[in-house]
Amino acid sequence: MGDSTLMERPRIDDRTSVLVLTGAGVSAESGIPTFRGAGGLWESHSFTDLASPEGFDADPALVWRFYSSRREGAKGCRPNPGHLALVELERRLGDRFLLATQNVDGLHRDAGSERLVEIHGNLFTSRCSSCSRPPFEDRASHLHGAPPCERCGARLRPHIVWFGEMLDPSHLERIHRFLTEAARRGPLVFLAAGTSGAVYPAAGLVDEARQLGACTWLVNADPADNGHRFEHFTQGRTGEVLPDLLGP
Ligand code: BJW
Ligand code: ZN
Repeated sequence: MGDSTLMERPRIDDRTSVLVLTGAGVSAESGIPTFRGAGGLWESHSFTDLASPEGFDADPALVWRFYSSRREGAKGCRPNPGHLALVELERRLGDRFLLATQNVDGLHRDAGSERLVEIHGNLFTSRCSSCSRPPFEDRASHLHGAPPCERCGARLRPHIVWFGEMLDPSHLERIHRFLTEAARRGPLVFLAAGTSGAVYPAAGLVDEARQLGACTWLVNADPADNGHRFEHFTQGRTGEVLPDLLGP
């Protein structure tokens, strides 16, 4: 990388809209572990025990220990050049840009991204498992079981979308609306970065974008499960590739 003259780049002019989908790979160079592959969280942890409503019902203390250690691990991490390249692109495009992230670490917001949808939740937010108290910021570690809700006494849980749970319909609606309006307005680029393409509905966004005529790009360290559904694939680290791919 480094010599952008050798790299195929998406055409982004002053009419183009861009939807970006990011995954754990984008935060890997900031020191946040990914989920799949060597060294990934699911290699040493069972996702049915730790990231499902059934796992939380069976052992809430175990789930809170897992998310507490993830909170502690993420606290010292800072955005990397991949995050910053997306902030720069948003500054150029304004409302013709939207970033949907599967990451819960908050690094896109720390970097300065504003048109952002955290579709799988946020690591530093908790909510009640029972009442309608709104989700709230919570940076604490809970090592001795699930803390009780101040309003109703039920268990608090991480504000994370676990397997088998619905994503917030307003988030999906915002992405869908962006895509349809952008496709009507002019050229559309869909870029997925640092994601294995294994988890739905995120892994299906490429199909929706293609149906609307988007040019589709994937940047990932390894081939993704849904990689054959993209027109362009650049293999590499997002912290190195994205600044060259998206730069002016
Ligand atoms: C680098 C790099 C570097 C490394 N540079 N690259 C359709 C078909 C089949 C199943 C389903 C379906 N629709 C729904 C389902 C069920 C399920 C699902 O998708 N299962 C699949 C496993 C098959 N989906 C759900 O349950 C979702 N809910 C839902 O759809 O509700 C309705 C429904 C329910 C049930 C049935 C049907 C419908 C919810 C999914 C929630 C996912 N939650 C998690 C965990 C919680 C978050 C947390 O604790 O942090 O979210 S799972 C985990 O995977 C996490 C991630 O956001 C998500 C995606 O992972 P990601 O980001 O792609 O990371 P990795 O690790 O997989 O990949 C990283 C990549 O980066 C690798 O490829 C590396 O090579 C690369 N890389 N370093 C560039 N420096
Ligand atoms: Zn409550």
